[in-house]
Amino acid sequence: MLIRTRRSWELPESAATPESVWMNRRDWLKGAGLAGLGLAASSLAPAAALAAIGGYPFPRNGAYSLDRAVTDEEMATTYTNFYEFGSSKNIWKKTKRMQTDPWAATIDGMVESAMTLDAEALVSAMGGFEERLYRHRCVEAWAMAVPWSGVPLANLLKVAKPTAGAKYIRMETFLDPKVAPGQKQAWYPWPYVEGLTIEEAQNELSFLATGIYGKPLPNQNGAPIRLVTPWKYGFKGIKSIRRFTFTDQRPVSFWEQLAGNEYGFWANVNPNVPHPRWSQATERMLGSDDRVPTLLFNGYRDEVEYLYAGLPVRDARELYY
Ligand SMILES: Nc1nc2c(c(=O)[nH]1)N[C@H]1C(S)=C(S)[C@@H](COP(=O)(O)O)O[C@H]1N2
Ligand SMILES: [Mo]
Repeated sequence: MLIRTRRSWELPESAATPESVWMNRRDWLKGAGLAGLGLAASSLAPAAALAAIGGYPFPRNGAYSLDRAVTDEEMATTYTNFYEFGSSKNIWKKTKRMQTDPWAATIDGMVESAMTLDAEALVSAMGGFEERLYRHRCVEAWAMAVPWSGVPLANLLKVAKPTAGAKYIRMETFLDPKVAPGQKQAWYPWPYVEGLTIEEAQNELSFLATGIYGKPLPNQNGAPIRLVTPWKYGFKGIKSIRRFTFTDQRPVSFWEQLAGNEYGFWANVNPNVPHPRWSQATERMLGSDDRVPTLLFNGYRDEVEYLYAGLPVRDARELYY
């Protein structure tokens, strides 16, 4: 099989992680390879896999365009939220000690194919690399517009093959207080956790990003893989993901556990529902002092409104915070 000869499928020789948590290349191909994955041959094509590793910048998907200027690259990569490294926005230098290659990523829970594999092998198996311009709206009311590179999250389901009862994907960030000093602060419920319904994960907008501004993600923006859900407040976009667990239980996210009345599960951007401590009607674009109106679903209403139409809206706050 051609794919066996391609180096891009090899997990790094230098993997320092204990053997037991890794599947070596041969086992991975045997256990979850072309046939086992049930993927179309095209999505596992060696050329695509090679492009996944060396292909930046990926072709831009013109379906995702913007009504505003792209945020300055330096701004978006130096003003970041990554509480594992501290609660200030200026933590980008501290993230440099994080070792992101190799990076063991685990898929488990209610799936046919539980596996641990390198993040690069995972996104290569998912396939569909492209660049998209997306708005980003932090719940704190700052906003940006950036080009993400990566793959549709929907493609994760083709790799993991969730079983019939699975309703949610729970995602978890790495846990290593030696690398991430913020994780020594025991009052936070580490590791950072987020979750989506399976339907949300299958929405065309849900994206697993590996890059930004046409290059691999810098650590501070969530290397090597992070979630991007542009119709939701930014805290849903969990960084540096280690584990994807398919479950029938609604995950309790990091911020929900800390303050569930302020940061709920759905977290859809809604200018009409104020945060308990501030208005969400407007936002400040990074690099500017001007405020611009915030849009329902952050401007992605047409793409996502159907996801919430059938929900029992017991409480608008639950739906939109
Ligand atoms: N693991 C982890 N993921 C995280 C965060 C975090 O503190 N830890 N912050 C979130 C918040 S509040 C926002 S607004 C975005 C910010 O992404 P950016 O720093 O790449 O702009 O990341 C989200 N993902
Ligand atoms: Mo945020």
